[in-house]
Amino acid sequence: MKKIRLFILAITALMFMPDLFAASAPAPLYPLPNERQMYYLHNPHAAFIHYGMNTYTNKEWGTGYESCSYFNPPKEVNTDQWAQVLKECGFDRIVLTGKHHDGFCLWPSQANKSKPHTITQSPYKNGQGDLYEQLSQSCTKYGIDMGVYLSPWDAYEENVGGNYTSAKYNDFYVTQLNEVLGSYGRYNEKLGRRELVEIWLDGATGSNNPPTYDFNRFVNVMRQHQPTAYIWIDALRAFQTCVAGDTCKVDGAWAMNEAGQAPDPCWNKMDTNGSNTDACKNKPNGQYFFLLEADVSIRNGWFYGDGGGLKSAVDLFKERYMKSIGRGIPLILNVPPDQSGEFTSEYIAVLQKYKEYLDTTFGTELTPPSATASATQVRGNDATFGADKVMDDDYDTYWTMNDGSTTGSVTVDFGADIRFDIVQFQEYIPLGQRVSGWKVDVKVNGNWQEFATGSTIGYKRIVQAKEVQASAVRLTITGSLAVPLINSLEVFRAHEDLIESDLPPAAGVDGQFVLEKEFITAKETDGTVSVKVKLEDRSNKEVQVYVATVPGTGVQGKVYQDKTATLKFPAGVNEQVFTVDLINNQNNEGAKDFYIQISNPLGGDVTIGKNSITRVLVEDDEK
Ligand code: FUL
Repeated sequence: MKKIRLFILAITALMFMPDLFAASAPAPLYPLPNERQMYYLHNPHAAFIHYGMNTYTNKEWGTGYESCSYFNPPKEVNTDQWAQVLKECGFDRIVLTGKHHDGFCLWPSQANKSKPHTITQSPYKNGQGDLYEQLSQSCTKYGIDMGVYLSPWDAYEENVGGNYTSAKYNDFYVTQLNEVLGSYGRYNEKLGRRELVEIWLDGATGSNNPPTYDFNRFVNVMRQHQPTAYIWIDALRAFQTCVAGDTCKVDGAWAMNEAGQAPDPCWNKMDTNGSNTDACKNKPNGQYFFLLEADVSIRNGWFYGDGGGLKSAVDLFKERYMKSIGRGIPLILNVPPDQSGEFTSEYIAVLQKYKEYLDTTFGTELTPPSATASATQVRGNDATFGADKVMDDDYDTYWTMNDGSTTGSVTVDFGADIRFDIVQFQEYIPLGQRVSGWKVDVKVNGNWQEFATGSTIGYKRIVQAKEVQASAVRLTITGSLAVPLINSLEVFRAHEDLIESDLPPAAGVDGQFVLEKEFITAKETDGTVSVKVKLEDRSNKEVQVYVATVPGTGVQGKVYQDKTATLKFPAGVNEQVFTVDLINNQNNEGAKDFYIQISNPLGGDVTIGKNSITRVLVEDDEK
């Protein structure tokens, strides 16, 4: 008896200690992203600004022999316009080329005291200019992050300045780093200092033998001044800063193209055993987490020259955004100012349209609050890891399964049909990038059909396909390096300009007019032929539609009597009949056809559906 009582006591105690049954989170799968990489992933829309000596010499790569007098903007360089336009167009950061390969500095550098080659030696503001200072103020004013591009390759020092032996150059470059990183950036109130969020060290080295850059030293200086800055150096060089068994000091690497596109599959892991840049990153089992960054220019060339080739907003959305951010990595889009020091109105118009596309596409959450989620398996049957975690707005919650499960699916049931052409889902990568295969299905008229398949997910995957009208979406993980962690599954409908669809136009708020049939037959002796005009999904508003006959092989006056009408649909009326008189002629002419068409819906937000025309085939009784 005593034993039984003890047993009951123990069970009751366990019931009131639910935590005892809670499953623990999956173990991390190394390597893991750091805070700087996660910050970039959460704010992935970067703008590059290539501006400097080349803007005035119409070159992409200067030689260093250019006279400082060439840098002569006609008025104050409008960094406020840069920051304002880019902020308003949805960009998170601006990275300005303070020094490109030609070596001309947009800040008053003192690094080469005897032979300076900077904005101070130019006519701009009578030698009082400092564009990193101006940009720091503009970024602070408009609330946009700032980064710097400081080319290690310095053609001026190589050809004229004299600091191009390894020992001299490393000291010279460190002086420049100290100047820039210690002074500029957007003011961050929390940190109580100016902050730079990105430091970009380009990989180009020119044709001659470059000095041996001391990247370890450079990176230490960077971290000392700007511990929160994301450091980008091309992969091979970044290697030099990787310490076995530790993390690399560098955060980002090249996506292997300058088209603004991530590779697919896209693994943000680098394998330092590789012998060249292609071989050493984008590997599922790489030992260091390196975030790839997709760079591209809005026009041909990086500087504003006469190359033209401005990309369209559709191109930016479909070919750049969807293939970079849509494949889980940040996008850095270059927007070069012209010789007046401003963005042209043509460039601004493209950026504004692009922003409109992004807003109208991703601005509306389509999943209704009443939607439900389910999964093939839930880790330890613990609600903490339940399927509904893909629907909440909390980045740190996710659906997952038991250790060892590397395949499985999660479904969101909308409870009603929704029209969408974009599915977006995220892997919870703070615990490591894992997924190597996925498939998305949608439920159309009660049947599952494939929407898209792919390999990696990473931070975020966005896939666009032909528009569907579906009641549920299902993400199936078909392969993963360890148990997968999925923290969101959402659907969107792209801006009309970007959609591919075979579906009828979506109904307006006040309804959608359709004709009941696409094809009907009649005999010429029937006297009349009728077709129903229906108003679907209507509101209480009175609306109207224009209906008319249209000739085919049969014409009015011979086969039918021409007729037009404006049909009114007062509240409560959902259909009307349109009747056409047929002509019983004596000709032996064979079957003839004509059409009845609806158009011009009026009276509210009312549209014409897919079936807007009925073909009427009139059989001939003389035959
Ligand atoms: C390249 C450079 O050589 C280009 O001029 C440009 O700065 C681009 C972003 O990186 O490698």
